[in-house]
Amino acid sequence: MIVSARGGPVVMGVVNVTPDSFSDGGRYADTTAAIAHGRALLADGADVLDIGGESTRPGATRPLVSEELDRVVPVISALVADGAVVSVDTMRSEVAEAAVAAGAGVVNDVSGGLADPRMLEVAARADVPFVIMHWRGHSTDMQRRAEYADVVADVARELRARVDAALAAGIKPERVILDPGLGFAKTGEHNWALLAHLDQILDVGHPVLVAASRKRFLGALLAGPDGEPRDPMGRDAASAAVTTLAATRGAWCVRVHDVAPSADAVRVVARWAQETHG
Ligand code: PMM
Repeated sequence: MIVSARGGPVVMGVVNVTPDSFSDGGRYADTTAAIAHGRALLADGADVLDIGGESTRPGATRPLVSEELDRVVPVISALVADGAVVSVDTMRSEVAEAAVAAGAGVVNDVSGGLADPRMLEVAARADVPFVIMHWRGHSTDMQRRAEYADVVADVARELRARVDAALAAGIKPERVILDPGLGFAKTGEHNWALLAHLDQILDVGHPVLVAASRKRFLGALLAGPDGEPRDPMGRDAASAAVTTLAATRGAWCVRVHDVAPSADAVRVVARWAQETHG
């Protein structure tokens, strides 16, 4: 499994090669800008770069497979050539396959293998870490599926079922990473409950990735007196605060847009723990 030289969670920097992401508004939609952004995140201390070519914002329409491939493959090739550890953020087996062929060392599937029936088999063959995020359906209608009896227990149980499917498809247990899927078929209340009870997700028995960065529930928490959610770009300090707490709760990885503050936060947690535990 990937580890960070600084100790504590791996910091994964987000590179969205999309015209319509909520979090960075399409600023890195072309190949050159995306590669430059990836390099800047590496300079800021990213351990891994997560390259995605499909926006998962609520209500987003899906790109064609060919569009997704054209967006991510050249960016992955260039950043791998720079020596970066690269993750591909995709729900499509064809894109995962091409990304791994271009040198990607992680497959991050927000659907945990549910969106594409070939994904688990492709991830097994690729034999790279595979992120299984908790997911209940595509962005077009996922918020209708935000119903839980007990969100933490339900998410843990549904993740266990995906792990079983992954192992049955031949993915090695040590390759499995879990993610509670903050904001995917979840309300803000659900997200906070999952963060506060991260231990129950860790209890499923695999490293856990936390991806709260710039998400809407942070915007809602930081709303001004008019009740308007804070803009995504104004959510970075709160995102780094989540990194700090996730690092103290045993997260394996934090996925963030603004890498430098999270890398610093992880250093503080590691130094603090050293003093506490010797
Ligand atoms: N969220 C987004 C995209 N990819 N991958 C994982 N593993 N977990 C997430 O919560 C997640 C993800 C949302 O969009 P963004 O790239 O704009 O943050």
